[in-house]
Amino acid sequence: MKFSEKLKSFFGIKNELTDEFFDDLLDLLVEGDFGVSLASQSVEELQVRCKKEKITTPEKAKELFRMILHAYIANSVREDNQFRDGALNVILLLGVNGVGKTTTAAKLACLFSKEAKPLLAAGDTFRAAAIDQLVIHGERLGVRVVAHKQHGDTAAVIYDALEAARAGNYNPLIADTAGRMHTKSALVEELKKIDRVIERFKTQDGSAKAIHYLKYLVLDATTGSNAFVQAETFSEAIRIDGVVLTKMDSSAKGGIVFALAAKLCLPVLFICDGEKYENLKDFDAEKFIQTFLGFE
Ligand SMILES: Nc1nc2c(ncn2[C@@H]2O[C@H](COP(=O)(O)OP(=O)(O)OP(=O)(O)O)[C@@H](O)[C@H]2O)c(=O)[nH]1
Ligand SMILES: [Mg+2]
Repeated sequence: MKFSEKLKSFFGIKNELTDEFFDDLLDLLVEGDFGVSLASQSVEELQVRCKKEKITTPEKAKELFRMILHAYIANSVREDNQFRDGALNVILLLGVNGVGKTTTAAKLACLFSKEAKPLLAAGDTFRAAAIDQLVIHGERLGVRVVAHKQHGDTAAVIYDALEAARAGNYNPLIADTAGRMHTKSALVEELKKIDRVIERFKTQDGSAKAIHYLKYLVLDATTGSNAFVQAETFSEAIRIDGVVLTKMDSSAKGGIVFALAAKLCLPVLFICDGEKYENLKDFDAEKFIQTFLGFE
């Protein structure tokens, strides 16, 4: 993150907490993808708390800012989006075109294959190339992929994948989806169909508790405020359990993580910082904040 260099030198160069200091910090945070609303809110909070706690140096203000950022992330943490022991965990990857859904499906399969037996479902039936793309990843990784022909029904692919997962003891099931820009109602209808399929499967399976269904939203971190708008649109339409933030290796600035947490109560669960399978990591809030503020 090159942007963190800017924040680091900002806190290093300034030596007084003047109005100009807070104005400049606000501009920097807007540049760093906080969004105007959260940038103003967090700077105001910092300003008020510096006064109250009699903090007068940028160094101490930076430490306080670290705590403010930490609180935003802590507020978005949830228990119910973790994998459930004893259940078949089903992850549906959602997001607009080109954000990295298919690559993320493969990366997650690679990560989980170290300790479990994941199964991939080629739920993007829109383009033939999308199915092939996932099948190739599966071959490379030695992970089974359930796929239908092009133009098939995503919900039907998922139903077959659920059966395959039960029969072969696969877990988790990771489903890719098509990345066209959904209108809200189309998205909701499509997901309702998948919900119905999962419910039907639960009934047939006779073990209602045994499926834990999670929807992850994939966002491209380099698109900044655009990614935030996507998150807003998706979470207005459906319940999102967590975010996978991709392309953190390039020009991404990272402030989106705080905007998602503070404004939409959406936790980032994984970060991708490259195209290779191993470039997906669990999101570590403490480490992320340290890097973002240029502590290291
Ligand atoms: N640098 C970088 N590139 C990435 C990352 N994740 C995905 N990509 C690249 O982004 C491009 C799109 O990735 P896909 O996984 O095909 O994205 P998608 O969301 O499935 O796209 P559609 O199926 O077309 O909607 C590919 O060239 C990936 O290699 C990342 O973390 N870093
Ligand atoms: Mg794809």
